[in-house]
Amino acid sequence: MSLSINLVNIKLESCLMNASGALCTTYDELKDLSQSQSGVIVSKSCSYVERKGNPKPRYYHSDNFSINSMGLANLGYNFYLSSAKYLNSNQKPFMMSIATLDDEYTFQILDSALKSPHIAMIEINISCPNICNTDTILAYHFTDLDNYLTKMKPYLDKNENSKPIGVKLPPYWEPYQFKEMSKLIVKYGFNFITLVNSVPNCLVIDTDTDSPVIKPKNGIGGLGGSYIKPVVLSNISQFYRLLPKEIQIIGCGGVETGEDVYHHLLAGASCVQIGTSLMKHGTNIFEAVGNELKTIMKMKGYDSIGQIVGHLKYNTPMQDGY
Ligand code: RRO
Repeated sequence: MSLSINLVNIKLESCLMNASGALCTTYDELKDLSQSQSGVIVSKSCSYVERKGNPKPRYYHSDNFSINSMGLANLGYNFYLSSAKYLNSNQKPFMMSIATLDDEYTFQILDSALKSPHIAMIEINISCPNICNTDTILAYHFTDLDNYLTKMKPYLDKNENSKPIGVKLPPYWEPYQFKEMSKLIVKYGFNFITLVNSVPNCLVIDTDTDSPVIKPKNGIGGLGGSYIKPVVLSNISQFYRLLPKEIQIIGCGGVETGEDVYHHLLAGASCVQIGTSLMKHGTNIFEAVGNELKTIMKMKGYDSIGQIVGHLKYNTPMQDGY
C-alpha cells in the first residue's frame, strides 16, 4: 500500500505536504521538511525582495484553529531559488509559492522559477488575506483577476519544461464564484489548484486580556485549522465537479488526522497540505497522519491514493461541468 500519487507529471512519494506559510520560511525549516516524510517541499510565498511582515504577535493557535496575519514575511525569491538548489540533492520536489504583489516583479519571479532546474512546480498565491495596504484579495475580483492573468499569460506560456503551475485560492461561498473561477482556471491552463488559503478577515478574542490574540490590523487575520474543514471540503467537492479531471486539486485546511486526509481525497483532492497541525506538532505530523491514513486504506481495501480521489458517494446524482 502506498501514499504516492502523480501531481500532473511528477511522481510524489507521499500525497502529503506542508501548506505554504507553515514552517517553510527559513533554510532550517525547509531542510527539516526535506528530511520529513512529506512528498513535496513547499516554500513560503515569496516576494521579489525580503519582507519583514506585520508586527508581532502575528500568529496564534489553540485546540481547533489558528489565526495569522504574517503580512507575507519572507526572505525574497532568490533565497528560495538557492534553497531549492541546496535541498535538491535528496530529490524531493520543491514547489515555489509566489506571492502576487507587484505585477512586473511577480512576473520576473515566475520567469526565474520556470527557468530554474531546481523548482519542480509553482503555486501562484492569488489569495493572501493579510497585506496591510490593500483592502482586496485578487481572487475575489474576477474581472481584475482575468486582466491580471492576461498580463501573466506570456510568462505562463514560456513553460518549456511543462512544470505544473497552479493557483492557491481563497474559500468561495456562492455558486457563481465557483463557476467563474473554474472558467478562468481552464482559460489560463492551470494544472492544479490549491484549496484553500486561510478564511480571511476573522477575529479571535482573548478573555483574559479583552484583546485580540494577534496584533496587526486590529486583530483581523486568516483562520486555519479544524474549524475550517467543512468549508474546505465544500470547496474541493464543488471545484472537483466543475473542472476537467486533468486539473488536479490540492486540499488545504483542517487536516489533523489520517481521517481528515481521507475526507479531502473523497471530496476530490489528489494531495493534501498541512498547515496548522504542522505548526503545532512539527514535521513528525507527516508520518503520524500518513500512518493513520494507511490504516484507513487497509480497512477500506484501497491500495493507492488514486483509488480514493473523488469517490465521495453523493446521496443524489449530480451533473459535472459549469
Ligand atoms: O503571510 C501571510 O500573512 C499569509 C499569506 Br501570504 C497567505 O497566503 N495566507 C495567510 O494566511 N497568511
